[in-house]
Amino acid sequence: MGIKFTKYHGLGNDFILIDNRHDHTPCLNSEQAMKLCDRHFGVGADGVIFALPPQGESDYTMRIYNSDGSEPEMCGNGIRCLARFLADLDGKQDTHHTYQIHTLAGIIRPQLQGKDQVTVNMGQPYLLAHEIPTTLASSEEKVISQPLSVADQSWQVTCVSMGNPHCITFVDNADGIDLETIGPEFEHHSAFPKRTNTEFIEVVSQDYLKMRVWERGAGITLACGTGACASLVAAVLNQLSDRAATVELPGGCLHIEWSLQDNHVYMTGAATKVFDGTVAAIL
Ligand code: ZDP
Repeated sequence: MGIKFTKYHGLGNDFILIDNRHDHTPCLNSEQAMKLCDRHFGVGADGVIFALPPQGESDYTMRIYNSDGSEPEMCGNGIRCLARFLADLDGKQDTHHTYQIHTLAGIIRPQLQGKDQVTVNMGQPYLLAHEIPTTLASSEEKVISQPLSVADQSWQVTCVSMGNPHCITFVDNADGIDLETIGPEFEHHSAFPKRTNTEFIEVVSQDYLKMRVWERGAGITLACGTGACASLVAAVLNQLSDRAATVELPGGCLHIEWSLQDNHVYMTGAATKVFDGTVAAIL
């Protein structure tokens, strides 16, 4: 007896994928998922993702736990991994198949691109303060380059939701940010009632952004797909970049485009299978 899983990563943002297509309830609770994510006592991952039966007009449902056991609405790198995982399970030969995935952030559509790339229609960004949610502006207003005091420093922040909350700040040198100290202070700042993911962006050129991230519920990670999308949107809102750009993360690059036509954000990047395994049922 044990739990079968497949390990994937999207630019080093790594996940344990579980085939849960037979049941609407994930086979692990948040505490068990947390244990599985532990890099010393478990498998090691930034999150656990379940492929569940469809709800409404969708092919499948995705649910995810962060490594601290909290449940985010969406996960950009994770949904690319899920698309590849499902293609393997379904034996999909069509290398450009599009899935419709039900998530807590609505229907998200990943499309396979050949062998290891996936393009995801991430839907539209949400910009109003109550949609983030943040108390930095009144409910129906946007937060674009507003001052926020964190760790005794004043930052100019822009807030974007890709279904999950992001706080973006533009810096001269992303490598110079002491993420370990500053990240948690943003995450738990009282301006963010549901906590927040935080991205530090260095604008290298109009179409090239360099990003470092502190993730809500997961800390420093090598990449964050929703974060890269939110950051491109924030850069456009601050007139710092084109609507399409490469976002460089510590684990590699994503191509992000905020379409003028449909207002949706499209993210393209790799999703890589690492290994299959079975974990003892003792967790
Ligand atoms: O919103 C959150 O709590 C995030 N930690 C969820 C995970 C986001 C992710 N890094 C992504 O790629 O979008 C997986």
